[in-house]
Amino acid sequence: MATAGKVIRCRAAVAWALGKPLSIEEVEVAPPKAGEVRIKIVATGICHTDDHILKGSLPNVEFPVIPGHEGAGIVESIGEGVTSVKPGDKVIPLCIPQCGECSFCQNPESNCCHLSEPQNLLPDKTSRFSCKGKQIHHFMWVSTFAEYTVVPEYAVAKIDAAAPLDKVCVFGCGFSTGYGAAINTAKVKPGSTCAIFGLGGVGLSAVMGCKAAGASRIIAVDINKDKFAKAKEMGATDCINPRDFKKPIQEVLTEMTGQGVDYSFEAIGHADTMIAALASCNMSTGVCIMIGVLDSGSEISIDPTLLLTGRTWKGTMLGGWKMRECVPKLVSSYLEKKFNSDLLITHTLPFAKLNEGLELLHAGKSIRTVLLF
Ligand code: COD
Ligand code: ZN
Repeated sequence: MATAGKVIRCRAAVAWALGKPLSIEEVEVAPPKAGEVRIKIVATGICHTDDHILKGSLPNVEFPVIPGHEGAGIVESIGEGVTSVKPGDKVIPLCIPQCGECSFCQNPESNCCHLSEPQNLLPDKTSRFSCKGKQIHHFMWVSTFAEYTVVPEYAVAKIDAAAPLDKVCVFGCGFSTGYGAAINTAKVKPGSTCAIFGLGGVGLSAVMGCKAAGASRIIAVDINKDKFAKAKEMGATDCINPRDFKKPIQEVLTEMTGQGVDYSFEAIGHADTMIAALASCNMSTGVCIMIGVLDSGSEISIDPTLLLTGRTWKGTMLGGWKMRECVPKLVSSYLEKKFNSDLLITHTLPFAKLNEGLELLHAGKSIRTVLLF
């Protein structure tokens, strides 16, 4: 392409400092170095984690930074030695890389490559972004709130050329995280009972995963009843609002199910709902999956006897998928209509309306807003 090897000037949303709103700026994006790929981002979803960055809830984020981690785009140019993608390929940038060589990548049970630690700069410890003469940090290597971004080759998945980028961008985070939490991390069994705490894009994707795995009862929990219609559409059999009950929600769920659910999922990121989710699964074989993260520096304490009787407490990152090999397969399954992740996308806006998209999230009015460049 005509831009190969040159600095590209384009729009991006920059978080200049903690607590400051995102500001849309013209940034410079340097060409990819060896082993790197420059991608023209076509569409990006807004995930609650992007909002956590602005509030300082995520550890290890360095400002100024370009957030965004749920994008899809087209390869613009490649650095020396890149072989798995070429200019023109449709791709999804990955916030969990897959180097393919470390012990975690070699282990079929793990998806957390040794390079998965939060990455603020590219592997050579420099940034490809600058604005007004200042270096801007990358976010988890992907920074999809930029019209062009540069990522290492091992953090890119090539997807089917037929994939609609404005729809499959949700495979970069929300859908993969929730759906995989049920399918891969919990390994939900047919006929089982599940409870999902939090009906955002991630929790609703867990509802879809439980349904696909054949769960017979799926109880959706949220304090915003406006989320219930969507949860039912995706497969929830019951929807409950903790504020409608005087007793703790774990007691309500235990009464509803006899002994507690087989699988519970926490997709909110609050201490009280993490403990409630753990206590809601049955004391013997119950499995609780943690998806949300607490504010940076916060901790929770639990009564360890909750685990002594046999409960399992597990965490998941991006739903346990080995992203580079699994995201293309998820996209193919989507094209074969094996699930309908489009249900997550409630709003589509031009990139310039990013802050409007964040307001919709804060107001609980959107599931996923997809921004188009
Ligand atoms: N009880 C029940 N529901 C609640 C409560 C409560 N006390 N508080 C809030 N909720 C509901 C809200 O009404 C909302 O419907 C839902 O919880 C949260 O949804 P969203 O749309 O705000 O959030 P998501 O789905 O985009 O993201 C949720 C995460 C838990 C993934 C996110 O917030 C998070 O913690 N991310 C960090 C974890 C991570 O890194 N995941 C992978 C990459 S994002
Ligand atoms: Zn996310």
